[in-house]
Amino acid sequence: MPRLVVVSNRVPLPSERGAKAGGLAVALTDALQPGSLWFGWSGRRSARGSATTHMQRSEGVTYATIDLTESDYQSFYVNFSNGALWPLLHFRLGLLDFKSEDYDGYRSVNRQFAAALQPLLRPDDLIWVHDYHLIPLASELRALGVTNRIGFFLHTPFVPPAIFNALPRSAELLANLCTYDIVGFHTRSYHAAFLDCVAENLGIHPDPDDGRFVVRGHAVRAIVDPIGIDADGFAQRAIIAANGTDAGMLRDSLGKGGLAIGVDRLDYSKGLINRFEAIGRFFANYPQHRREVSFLQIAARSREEQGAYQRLRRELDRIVGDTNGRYSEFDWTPLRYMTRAVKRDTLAGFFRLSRLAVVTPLRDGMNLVAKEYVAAQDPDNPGVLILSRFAGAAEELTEALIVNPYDSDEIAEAMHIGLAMELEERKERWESLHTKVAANTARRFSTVFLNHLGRADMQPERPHLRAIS
Ligand code: ADQ
Repeated sequence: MPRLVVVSNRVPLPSERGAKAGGLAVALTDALQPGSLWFGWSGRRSARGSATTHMQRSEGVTYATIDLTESDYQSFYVNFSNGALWPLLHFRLGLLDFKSEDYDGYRSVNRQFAAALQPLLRPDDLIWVHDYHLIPLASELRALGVTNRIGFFLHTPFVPPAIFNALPRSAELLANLCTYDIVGFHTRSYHAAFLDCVAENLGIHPDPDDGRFVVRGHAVRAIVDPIGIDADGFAQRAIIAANGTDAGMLRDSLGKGGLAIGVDRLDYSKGLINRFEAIGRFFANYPQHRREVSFLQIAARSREEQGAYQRLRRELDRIVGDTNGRYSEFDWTPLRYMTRAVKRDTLAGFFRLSRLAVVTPLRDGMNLVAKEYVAAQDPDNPGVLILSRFAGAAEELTEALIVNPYDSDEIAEAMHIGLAMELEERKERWESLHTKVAANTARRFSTVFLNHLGRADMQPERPHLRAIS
Protein backbone atom coordinates (compact mmCIF):
# COMPACT_ATOMS: atom_id res chain seq x y z
CA MET A 1 0.00 0.00 0.00
CA PRO A 2 1.37 3.43 -0.86
CA ARG A 3 2.19 5.73 2.02
CA LEU A 4 -0.10 8.70 2.65
CA VAL A 5 1.58 12.09 2.86
CA VAL A 6 -0.75 14.82 4.10
CA VAL A 7 0.31 18.42 3.59
CA SER A 8 -1.46 21.33 5.24
CA ASN A 9 -0.48 24.82 6.20
CA ARG A 10 -0.61 24.18 9.92
CA VAL A 11 0.29 20.77 11.33
CA PRO A 12 -1.64 20.03 14.51
CA LEU A 13 1.27 18.55 16.45
CA PRO A 14 0.35 15.79 18.90
CA SER A 15 2.21 17.68 21.63
CA GLU A 16 -0.17 20.65 21.45
CA ARG A 17 -3.61 19.18 20.89
CA GLY A 18 -6.25 20.53 23.20
CA ALA A 19 -9.26 22.72 22.85
CA LYS A 20 -8.14 24.10 19.50
CA ALA A 21 -10.83 24.86 16.95
CA GLY A 22 -10.27 23.71 13.35
CA GLY A 23 -11.92 21.11 11.19
CA LEU A 24 -8.98 19.48 9.42
CA ALA A 25 -7.27 17.72 12.31
CA VAL A 26 -10.59 16.23 13.31
CA ALA A 27 -11.49 15.11 9.81
CA LEU A 28 -8.18 13.42 9.00
CA THR A 29 -7.80 11.39 12.19
CA ASP A 30 -9.10 8.27 10.46
CA ALA A 31 -7.00 8.61 7.30
CA LEU A 32 -3.71 8.86 9.17
CA GLN A 33 -2.78 5.23 9.58
CA PRO A 34 0.56 4.31 11.21
CA GLY A 35 3.32 4.95 8.69
CA SER A 36 1.75 8.13 7.32
CA LEU A 37 3.56 11.46 7.14
CA TRP A 38 2.01 14.86 7.89
CA PHE A 39 4.03 17.81 6.63
CA GLY A 40 3.52 21.56 7.08
CA TRP A 41 4.19 24.65 9.15
CA SER A 42 5.03 24.25 12.85
CA GLY A 43 3.10 27.37 13.83
CA ARG A 44 6.41 28.91 14.93
CA ARG A 45 8.13 31.98 13.57
CA SER A 46 11.92 32.00 13.73
CA ALA A 47 14.84 33.75 12.13
CA ARG A 48 15.98 30.52 10.43
CA GLY A 49 12.60 29.98 8.80
CA SER A 50 12.34 26.80 6.76
CA ALA A 51 16.07 25.92 6.91
CA THR A 52 15.49 23.00 9.32
CA THR A 53 12.78 20.34 9.17
CA HIS A 54 11.67 19.19 12.63
CA MET A 55 10.52 15.58 12.97
CA GLN A 56 8.20 14.11 15.64
CA ARG A 57 6.56 10.70 15.81
CA SER A 58 3.36 9.81 17.56
CA GLU A 59 1.26 6.62 17.28
CA GLY A 60 3.22 5.60 14.19
CA VAL A 61 2.59 8.87 12.33
CA THR A 62 5.54 11.13 11.50
CA TYR A 63 5.00 14.88 11.78
CA ALA A 64 7.51 16.95 9.81
CA THR A 65 7.38 20.70 10.22
CA ILE A 66 9.20 23.81 9.19
CA ASP A 67 9.18 27.28 10.75
CA LEU A 68 8.48 30.49 8.87
CA THR A 69 10.30 33.79 9.15
CA GLU A 70 8.26 36.70 10.48
CA SER A 71 8.09 38.34 7.05
CA ASP A 72 7.04 35.08 5.31
CA TYR A 73 4.37 34.58 7.97
CA GLN A 74 3.01 38.08 7.34
CA SER A 75 2.97 37.93 3.56
CA PHE A 76 2.04 34.26 3.05
CA TYR A 77 -0.31 33.59 5.93
CA VAL A 78 -1.73 36.83 7.29
CA ASN A 79 -1.87 38.93 4.13
CA PHE A 80 -2.29 36.80 1.03
CA SER A 81 -3.91 33.61 2.37
CA ASN A 82 -6.21 35.21 4.93
CA GLY A 83 -6.41 38.77 3.63
CA ALA A 84 -6.93 38.01 -0.08
CA LEU A 85 -7.81 34.35 -0.75
CA TRP A 86 -10.11 33.81 2.25
CA PRO A 87 -12.41 36.79 1.52
CA LEU A 88 -12.33 36.00 -2.22
CA LEU A 89 -13.39 32.38 -1.67
CA HIS A 90 -16.18 33.55 0.68
CA PHE A 91 -17.61 35.99 -1.88
CA ARG A 92 -16.36 39.07 0.06
CA LEU A 93 -14.67 41.16 -2.60
CA GLY A 94 -15.04 44.26 -0.44
CA LEU A 95 -12.59 42.76 2.07
CA LEU A 96 -10.09 41.53 -0.53
CA ASP A 97 -6.69 43.17 0.02
CA PHE A 98 -4.19 42.23 -2.70
CA LYS A 99 -0.56 43.32 -2.75
CA SER A 100 1.89 41.84 -5.21
CA GLU A 101 4.62 41.58 -2.56
CA ASP A 102 2.28 39.42 -0.44
CA TYR A 103 1.60 37.23 -3.43
CA ASP A 104 5.38 36.87 -3.94
CA GLY A 105 5.65 35.79 -0.29
CA TYR A 106 2.86 33.25 -0.81
CA ARG A 107 4.69 31.76 -3.78
CA SER A 108 7.97 31.79 -1.92
CA VAL A 109 6.56 29.85 1.05
CA ASN A 110 5.02 27.29 -1.30
CA ARG A 111 8.48 26.90 -2.87
CA GLN A 112 9.99 26.44 0.60
CA PHE A 113 7.37 23.81 1.43
CA ALA A 114 8.23 21.92 -1.77
CA ALA A 115 11.97 22.13 -1.14
CA ALA A 116 11.63 20.78 2.42
CA LEU A 117 9.11 18.08 1.50
CA GLN A 118 10.78 16.70 -1.63
CA PRO A 119 13.68 14.92 0.18
CA LEU A 120 11.19 13.15 2.47
CA LEU A 121 9.18 11.64 -0.41
CA ARG A 122 9.23 8.06 -1.64
CA PRO A 123 8.40 7.20 -5.24
CA ASP A 124 4.93 5.77 -4.69
CA ASP A 125 3.69 8.10 -1.92
CA LEU A 126 0.19 9.52 -2.35
CA ILE A 127 0.41 13.22 -1.59
CA TRP A 128 -2.76 14.93 -0.32
CA VAL A 129 -2.53 18.71 -0.08
CA HIS A 130 -5.11 20.69 1.89
CA ASP A 131 -6.57 24.11 1.40
CA TYR A 132 -6.11 27.50 -0.14
CA HIS A 133 -2.74 28.27 1.45
CA LEU A 134 -1.08 25.68 -0.76
CA ILE A 135 -2.59 26.04 -4.24
CA PRO A 136 0.83 26.35 -5.97
CA LEU A 137 2.43 23.41 -4.11
CA ALA A 138 1.97 20.78 -6.83
CA SER A 139 3.56 23.07 -9.45
CA GLU A 140 6.51 23.63 -7.14
CA LEU A 141 6.90 19.91 -6.45
CA ARG A 142 6.67 19.09 -10.15
CA ALA A 143 9.37 21.70 -10.77
CA LEU A 144 11.62 19.67 -8.45
CA GLY A 145 10.95 16.53 -10.48
CA VAL A 146 8.30 14.96 -8.22
CA THR A 147 6.16 12.63 -10.33
CA ASN A 148 3.94 11.21 -7.54
CA ARG A 149 0.19 11.44 -7.61
CA ILE A 150 -0.81 14.70 -5.93
CA GLY A 151 -4.34 15.59 -4.86
CA PHE A 152 -5.76 18.86 -3.53
CA PHE A 153 -8.83 19.39 -1.37
CA LEU A 154 -10.33 22.84 -0.92
CA HIS A 155 -12.07 23.27 2.45
CA THR A 156 -13.63 26.63 1.56
CA PRO A 157 -16.24 27.33 -1.11
CA PHE A 158 -15.09 27.91 -4.69
CA VAL A 159 -16.43 30.98 -6.50
CA PRO A 160 -17.79 31.58 -10.01
CA PRO A 161 -15.53 33.21 -12.64
CA ALA A 162 -17.02 36.69 -12.15
CA ILE A 163 -15.67 36.64 -8.59
CA PHE A 164 -12.56 34.50 -9.04
CA ASN A 165 -11.21 36.71 -11.80
CA ALA A 166 -11.34 39.77 -9.55
CA LEU A 167 -8.19 38.46 -7.85
CA PRO A 168 -5.06 39.70 -9.59
CA ARG A 169 -2.99 36.64 -10.68
CA SER A 170 -6.07 34.42 -10.60
CA ALA A 171 -5.05 32.91 -13.96
CA GLU A 172 -1.80 31.65 -12.42
CA LEU A 173 -3.61 30.14 -9.45
CA LEU A 174 -6.10 28.41 -11.72
CA ALA A 175 -3.24 27.00 -13.78
CA ASN A 176 -1.63 25.82 -10.52
CA LEU A 177 -4.80 24.01 -9.49
CA CYS A 178 -4.70 22.26 -12.84
CA THR A 179 -1.30 20.69 -12.09
CA TYR A 180 -2.92 18.48 -9.42
CA ASP A 181 -4.23 15.07 -10.46
CA ILE A 182 -7.37 15.29 -8.31
CA VAL A 183 -9.04 18.50 -7.11
CA GLY A 184 -11.77 17.96 -4.50
CA PHE A 185 -14.66 20.17 -3.37
CA HIS A 186 -17.35 19.80 -0.70
CA THR A 187 -20.37 20.45 -2.95
CA ARG A 188 -21.66 20.25 -6.48
CA SER A 189 -21.93 24.01 -6.72
CA TYR A 190 -18.23 24.64 -5.87
CA HIS A 191 -17.29 21.89 -8.34
CA ALA A 192 -19.44 23.55 -11.02
CA ALA A 193 -17.94 26.99 -10.24
CA PHE A 194 -14.42 25.58 -10.66
CA LEU A 195 -15.29 23.94 -13.98
CA ASP A 196 -16.84 27.24 -15.11
CA CYS A 197 -13.55 29.00 -14.31
CA VAL A 198 -11.68 26.35 -16.31
CA ALA A 199 -14.09 26.82 -19.24
CA GLU A 200 -14.02 30.62 -19.18
CA ASN A 201 -10.32 31.13 -18.51
CA LEU A 202 -8.69 28.18 -20.26
CA GLY A 203 -11.22 27.58 -23.05
CA ILE A 204 -11.51 23.92 -22.00
CA HIS A 205 -15.01 22.52 -21.50
CA PRO A 206 -14.84 19.66 -18.97
CA ASP A 207 -17.60 17.09 -18.69
CA PRO A 208 -19.68 18.58 -15.82
CA ASP A 209 -20.50 15.15 -14.38
CA ASP A 210 -17.19 13.33 -14.24
CA GLY A 211 -15.08 16.51 -14.00
CA ARG A 212 -12.24 15.21 -16.18
CA PHE A 213 -10.21 17.46 -18.46
CA VAL A 214 -6.73 17.80 -19.87
CA VAL A 215 -4.57 20.93 -19.59
CA ARG A 216 -1.32 21.00 -21.57
CA GLY A 217 -1.29 17.20 -21.72
CA HIS A 218 -1.95 16.78 -17.98
CA ALA A 219 -5.11 14.89 -16.95
CA VAL A 220 -7.03 16.54 -14.08
CA ARG A 221 -10.15 15.31 -12.37
CA ALA A 222 -12.38 17.52 -10.23
CA ILE A 223 -14.51 15.61 -7.73
CA VAL A 224 -17.25 16.30 -5.18
CA ASP A 225 -16.42 14.79 -1.81
CA PRO A 226 -18.27 16.31 1.16
CA ILE A 227 -16.37 16.15 4.45
CA GLY A 228 -18.06 14.45 7.39
CA ILE A 229 -17.55 13.52 11.04
CA ASP A 230 -17.31 10.34 13.09
CA ALA A 231 -21.00 10.51 14.04
CA ASP A 232 -21.03 7.48 16.36
CA GLY A 233 -17.92 8.59 18.21
CA PHE A 234 -19.30 12.10 18.61
CA ALA A 235 -22.63 10.75 19.89
CA GLN A 236 -20.78 8.70 22.50
CA ARG A 237 -18.87 11.76 23.68
CA ALA A 238 -22.14 13.70 23.86
CA ILE A 239 -23.87 11.07 25.98
CA ILE A 240 -21.01 10.97 28.47
CA ALA A 241 -20.40 14.75 28.51
CA ALA A 242 -24.10 15.58 28.94
CA ASN A 243 -23.82 13.93 32.36
CA GLY A 244 -20.47 15.51 33.16
CA THR A 245 -19.50 18.50 35.28
CA ASP A 246 -19.53 21.25 32.63
CA ALA A 247 -22.94 20.30 31.25
CA GLY A 248 -24.26 19.95 34.82
CA MET A 249 -23.11 23.47 35.70
CA LEU A 250 -24.62 24.85 32.51
CA ARG A 251 -27.91 23.05 33.17
CA ASP A 252 -28.04 24.38 36.75
CA SER A 253 -27.39 27.91 35.56
CA LEU A 254 -30.35 27.74 33.19
CA GLY A 255 -32.87 26.85 35.88
CA LYS A 256 -36.09 25.87 34.14
CA GLY A 257 -35.14 27.67 30.90
CA GLY A 258 -34.07 26.09 27.64
CA LEU A 259 -30.82 26.55 25.72
CA ALA A 260 -30.09 27.60 22.14
CA ILE A 261 -26.48 27.42 20.95
CA GLY A 262 -24.07 28.74 18.34
CA VAL A 263 -20.45 27.52 18.03
CA ASP A 264 -18.03 29.02 15.53
CA ARG A 265 -14.63 30.46 14.98
CA LEU A 266 -14.88 34.22 15.40
CA ASP A 267 -14.83 34.90 11.65
CA TYR A 268 -16.82 37.28 9.46
CA SER A 269 -17.83 34.38 7.22
CA LYS A 270 -19.81 32.83 10.07
CA GLY A 271 -22.57 35.46 10.04
CA LEU A 272 -22.31 36.35 13.73
CA ILE A 273 -23.42 39.97 13.38
CA ASN A 274 -26.60 38.99 11.56
CA ARG A 275 -27.15 36.15 14.02
CA PHE A 276 -26.83 38.43 17.05
CA GLU A 277 -29.21 40.89 15.43
CA ALA A 278 -31.61 38.00 14.87
CA ILE A 279 -31.42 37.11 18.57
CA GLY A 280 -32.44 40.68 19.42
CA ARG A 281 -35.33 40.42 16.93
CA PHE A 282 -36.32 37.08 18.41
CA PHE A 283 -36.72 38.48 21.93
CA ALA A 284 -38.42 41.61 20.56
CA ASN A 285 -40.86 39.80 18.23
CA TYR A 286 -41.59 36.81 20.48
CA PRO A 287 -41.56 38.15 24.05
CA GLN A 288 -43.09 34.91 25.31
CA HIS A 289 -39.60 33.36 25.01
CA ARG A 290 -37.95 35.86 27.36
CA ARG A 291 -36.70 34.03 30.45
CA GLU A 292 -37.73 30.75 28.76
CA VAL A 293 -34.60 30.40 26.65
CA SER A 294 -31.00 31.64 26.73
CA PHE A 295 -28.67 31.76 23.77
CA LEU A 296 -25.08 30.59 24.31
CA GLN A 297 -22.61 31.68 21.64
CA ILE A 298 -19.14 30.17 21.82
CA ALA A 299 -16.87 31.97 19.34
CA ALA A 300 -13.21 30.96 19.37
CA ARG A 301 -11.02 33.97 18.58
CA SER A 302 -9.20 33.60 15.30
CA ARG A 303 -6.76 35.59 13.06
CA GLU A 304 -6.66 38.40 15.57
CA GLU A 305 -3.84 40.23 13.81
CA GLN A 306 -6.19 41.25 11.00
CA GLY A 307 -8.17 44.46 11.02
CA ALA A 308 -11.34 42.86 9.67
CA TYR A 309 -11.38 40.43 12.63
CA GLN A 310 -10.67 43.17 15.18
CA ARG A 311 -13.53 45.27 13.78
CA LEU A 312 -15.84 42.25 13.85
CA ARG A 313 -15.05 41.60 17.48
CA ARG A 314 -15.74 45.19 18.48
CA GLU A 315 -19.05 45.15 16.63
CA LEU A 316 -20.09 41.88 18.29
CA ASP A 317 -19.16 43.23 21.74
CA ARG A 318 -21.39 46.23 21.03
CA ILE A 319 -24.40 44.15 19.93
CA VAL A 320 -24.09 41.75 22.86
CA GLY A 321 -24.00 44.69 25.30
CA ASP A 322 -26.96 46.31 23.59
CA THR A 323 -29.07 43.12 23.52
CA ASN A 324 -28.30 42.13 27.08
CA GLY A 325 -28.79 45.67 28.35
CA ARG A 326 -32.18 45.80 26.68
CA TYR A 327 -33.63 42.40 27.58
CA SER A 328 -31.76 41.05 30.64
CA GLU A 329 -33.49 40.55 33.97
CA PHE A 330 -31.50 40.50 37.18
CA ASP A 331 -31.63 36.70 37.13
CA TRP A 332 -31.68 36.01 33.38
CA THR A 333 -29.28 36.86 30.53
CA PRO A 334 -30.59 36.39 26.99
CA LEU A 335 -27.22 36.14 25.21
CA ARG A 336 -24.21 34.47 26.80
CA TYR A 337 -21.07 35.07 24.80
CA MET A 338 -17.60 33.50 25.15
CA THR A 339 -14.71 34.29 22.81
CA ARG A 340 -12.61 31.21 23.34
CA ALA A 341 -12.50 27.60 22.25
CA VAL A 342 -14.17 24.95 24.38
CA LYS A 343 -13.05 21.30 24.65
CA ARG A 344 -14.67 18.97 22.12
CA ASP A 345 -16.22 16.79 24.81
CA THR A 346 -17.71 19.78 26.57
CA LEU A 347 -19.12 21.05 23.26
CA ALA A 348 -20.67 17.66 22.54
CA GLY A 349 -22.44 17.73 25.91
CA PHE A 350 -23.64 21.31 25.36
CA PHE A 351 -25.02 20.35 21.93
CA ARG A 352 -27.02 17.54 23.52
CA LEU A 353 -28.52 19.94 26.07
CA SER A 354 -29.55 22.49 23.44
CA ARG A 355 -33.03 22.65 22.03
CA LEU A 356 -31.81 24.67 19.07
CA ALA A 357 -28.55 25.15 17.19
CA VAL A 358 -28.27 28.27 15.06
CA VAL A 359 -25.68 27.76 12.31
CA THR A 360 -25.95 30.75 10.02
CA PRO A 361 -22.70 31.43 8.11
CA LEU A 362 -22.90 33.92 5.25
CA ARG A 363 -20.74 31.38 3.38
CA ASP A 364 -19.08 28.21 4.61
CA GLY A 365 -17.26 25.44 2.77
CA MET A 366 -19.14 22.77 4.71
CA ASN A 367 -19.63 23.59 8.44
CA LEU A 368 -18.97 20.66 10.71
CA VAL A 369 -20.76 22.19 13.69
CA ALA A 370 -24.08 21.49 11.94
CA LYS A 371 -23.17 17.81 11.62
CA GLU A 372 -21.84 17.58 15.17
CA TYR A 373 -25.06 19.05 16.53
CA VAL A 374 -27.13 16.42 14.71
CA ALA A 375 -24.85 13.59 15.89
CA ALA A 376 -25.05 14.75 19.53
CA GLN A 377 -28.86 14.71 19.84
CA ASP A 378 -30.93 12.38 22.00
CA PRO A 379 -32.98 10.34 19.47
CA ASP A 380 -35.97 10.37 21.83
CA ASN A 381 -35.96 14.14 22.24
CA PRO A 382 -33.85 15.75 19.52
CA GLY A 383 -33.26 19.48 19.14
CA VAL A 384 -33.77 21.50 15.97
CA LEU A 385 -31.03 22.64 13.59
CA ILE A 386 -31.35 26.06 11.94
CA LEU A 387 -28.97 26.16 8.99
CA SER A 388 -27.87 28.80 6.50
CA ARG A 389 -28.62 28.02 2.88
CA PHE A 390 -25.05 29.21 2.14
CA ALA A 391 -23.30 26.56 4.23
CA GLY A 392 -22.06 23.62 2.15
CA ALA A 393 -23.84 21.40 4.67
CA ALA A 394 -27.21 22.74 3.43
CA GLU A 395 -26.77 20.74 0.20
CA GLU A 396 -27.03 17.55 2.32
CA LEU A 397 -28.96 18.57 5.44
CA THR A 398 -32.18 19.61 3.74
CA GLU A 399 -34.42 18.66 6.70
CA ALA A 400 -32.92 21.42 8.86
CA LEU A 401 -34.84 24.71 9.06
CA ILE A 402 -33.04 26.39 6.17
CA VAL A 403 -32.71 30.18 6.40
CA ASN A 404 -31.19 33.11 4.57
CA PRO A 405 -28.42 34.24 6.99
CA TYR A 406 -28.78 37.87 5.88
CA ASP A 407 -32.42 37.94 7.00
CA SER A 408 -32.54 38.48 10.77
CA ASP A 409 -36.34 38.29 10.86
CA GLU A 410 -36.30 34.93 9.11
CA ILE A 411 -33.72 33.56 11.59
CA ALA A 412 -35.80 34.89 14.51
CA GLU A 413 -38.91 33.25 13.09
CA ALA A 414 -37.07 29.95 12.59
CA MET A 415 -35.98 30.08 16.24
CA HIS A 416 -39.59 30.53 17.28
CA ILE A 417 -40.76 27.70 14.99
CA GLY A 418 -37.98 25.43 16.24
CA LEU A 419 -38.82 26.00 19.90
CA ALA A 420 -42.51 25.35 19.27
CA MET A 421 -41.98 22.26 17.09
CA GLU A 422 -43.81 19.12 18.20
CA LEU A 423 -41.78 16.08 19.22
CA GLU A 424 -43.04 14.02 16.27
CA GLU A 425 -41.81 16.53 13.68
CA ARG A 426 -38.50 16.99 15.51
CA LYS A 427 -37.93 13.25 15.46
CA GLU A 428 -38.87 12.92 11.79
CA ARG A 429 -36.50 15.69 10.74
CA TRP A 430 -33.71 14.47 13.00
CA GLU A 431 -33.94 10.87 11.76
CA SER A 432 -33.44 11.98 8.14
CA LEU A 433 -30.60 14.30 9.12
CA HIS A 434 -28.95 11.68 11.26
CA THR A 435 -29.09 9.05 8.49
CA LYS A 436 -27.07 11.40 6.28
CA VAL A 437 -24.59 12.48 8.96
CA ALA A 438 -24.00 8.86 9.96
CA ALA A 439 -23.47 7.77 6.33
CA ASN A 440 -21.18 10.61 5.15
CA THR A 441 -18.45 10.21 7.72
CA ALA A 442 -14.90 11.54 7.94
CA ARG A 443 -13.70 8.05 7.06
CA ARG A 444 -15.84 7.97 3.91
CA PHE A 445 -14.52 11.41 2.94
CA SER A 446 -10.88 10.36 3.06
CA THR A 447 -11.50 6.92 1.54
CA VAL A 448 -13.30 8.42 -1.47
CA PHE A 449 -10.58 11.04 -1.99
CA LEU A 450 -7.73 8.57 -1.68
CA ASN A 451 -9.44 6.05 -3.98
CA HIS A 452 -9.66 8.69 -6.68
CA LEU A 453 -6.07 9.74 -6.07
CA GLY A 454 -4.82 6.15 -6.10
CA ARG A 455 -6.41 5.59 -9.49
CA ALA A 456 -4.93 8.73 -11.08
CA ASP A 457 -2.11 8.23 -13.57
CA MET A 458 1.44 8.69 -12.33
CA GLN A 459 2.91 11.77 -13.95
CA PRO A 460 5.76 11.33 -16.37
CA GLU A 461 8.27 14.11 -15.93
CA ARG A 462 6.84 16.97 -17.93
CA PRO A 463 9.12 19.95 -18.26
CA HIS A 464 6.24 22.15 -19.49
CA LEU A 465 4.49 21.86 -16.12
CA ARG A 466 7.51 23.57 -14.65
CA ALA A 467 6.74 26.61 -16.72
CA ILE A 468 3.63 27.38 -14.63
CA SER A 469 4.84 29.58 -11.86
P1 ADQ B 1 -13.81 26.00 10.06
O1 ADQ B 1 -14.05 27.33 9.40
O2 ADQ B 1 -12.88 26.01 11.21
O3 ADQ B 1 -13.30 24.92 9.00
P2 ADQ B 1 -16.17 24.29 10.99
O4 ADQ B 1 -16.30 23.23 9.98
O5 ADQ B 1 -17.51 24.83 11.41
O6 ADQ B 1 -15.32 25.51 10.51
O7 ADQ B 1 -15.51 23.81 12.37
C1 ADQ B 1 -14.44 23.04 12.46
C2 ADQ B 1 -14.29 22.40 13.85
O8 ADQ B 1 -13.93 23.35 14.84
C3 ADQ B 1 -15.55 21.70 14.36
O9 ADQ B 1 -15.16 20.42 14.79
C4 ADQ B 1 -16.03 22.55 15.52
O10 ADQ B 1 -16.64 21.83 16.57
C5 ADQ B 1 -14.74 23.18 16.01
N1 ADQ B 1 -15.03 24.49 16.60
C6 ADQ B 1 -15.57 25.57 15.98
N2 ADQ B 1 -15.72 26.58 16.85
C7 ADQ B 1 -15.27 26.14 18.05
C8 ADQ B 1 -15.18 26.71 19.36
N3 ADQ B 1 -15.61 27.95 19.58
N4 ADQ B 1 -14.68 25.94 20.35
C9 ADQ B 1 -14.25 24.69 20.09
N5 ADQ B 1 -14.32 24.09 18.90
C10 ADQ B 1 -14.83 24.81 17.89
C11 ADQ B 1 -13.01 24.90 7.59
C12 ADQ B 1 -14.10 25.43 6.67
C13 ADQ B 1 -15.42 24.73 6.93
C14 ADQ B 1 -15.23 23.22 6.78
C15 ADQ B 1 -14.03 22.74 7.57
C16 ADQ B 1 -13.70 21.29 7.23
O11 ADQ B 1 -14.25 26.86 6.85
O12 ADQ B 1 -16.42 25.18 6.02
O13 ADQ B 1 -16.39 22.56 7.22
O14 ADQ B 1 -12.87 23.50 7.29
O15 ADQ B 1 -13.55 21.14 5.85
